[in-house]
Amino acid sequence: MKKKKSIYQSILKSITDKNRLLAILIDPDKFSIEHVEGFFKKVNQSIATHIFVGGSTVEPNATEILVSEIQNHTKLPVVLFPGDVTQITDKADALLFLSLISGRNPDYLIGKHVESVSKLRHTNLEVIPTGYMLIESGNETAVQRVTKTKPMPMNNTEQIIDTAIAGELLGMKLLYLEAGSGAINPILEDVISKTKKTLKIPLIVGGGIRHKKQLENAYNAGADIVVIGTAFEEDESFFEELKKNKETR
Ligand code: 1GP
Repeated sequence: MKKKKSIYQSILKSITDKNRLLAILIDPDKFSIEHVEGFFKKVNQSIATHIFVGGSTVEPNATEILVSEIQNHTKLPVVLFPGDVTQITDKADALLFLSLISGRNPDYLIGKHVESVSKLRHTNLEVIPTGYMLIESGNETAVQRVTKTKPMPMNNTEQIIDTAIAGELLGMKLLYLEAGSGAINPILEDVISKTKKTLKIPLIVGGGIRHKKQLENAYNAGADIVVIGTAFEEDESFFEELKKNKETR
């Protein structure tokens, strides 16, 4: 059953209502279908509000099969966070239409987008233009390898802010500050707060968040949506700390 409500509008409403949003990132390459049911029992009891699905190197069709199974086990909106055009599937509810604005690789600024149109024509996906910014975080990340772009230095807040504003002026509806999957250092709070202050659009922050304290810090600094993947891949007991009744505030 498709959820009709606009996911972007509900994100805006949540922000107006001062609700904190948490997206669980699932990489189809690292997640088996058999695992979905048990994993989502925990997700559904947690403060998670969105499911993001995507990865840097995913087998064709793996995303579609996984998203269909996820839809059977949760009412949370399933949003594609694709590493490539092959990961676009109508089975999801929305698509982050990512432009890697921290980099200068034309494939990830416009090329992949053009390539995806023949697929998007045949879907009902809600497409959400998203400025995606990779920030240096201590180790080389998969995004960097796959896209062959350099991350922006974490200490160059001026460049980060100018890039984020340029993204907003280009019409992006969301801005994602990415430290990279499994990053050693998450995005600094100072960078989050300065970016948030200059933007009108919602701010997503992800990469390297493994503890509840880091999650709270990201929210307190101004993140509207926090994305966590690796921490749950490594240790599902993290969900215990994120049960609905233990909500961080
Ligand atoms: C990666 O920002 C996401 O694209 C989440 O990162 O896997 O480190 O939580 P982690």
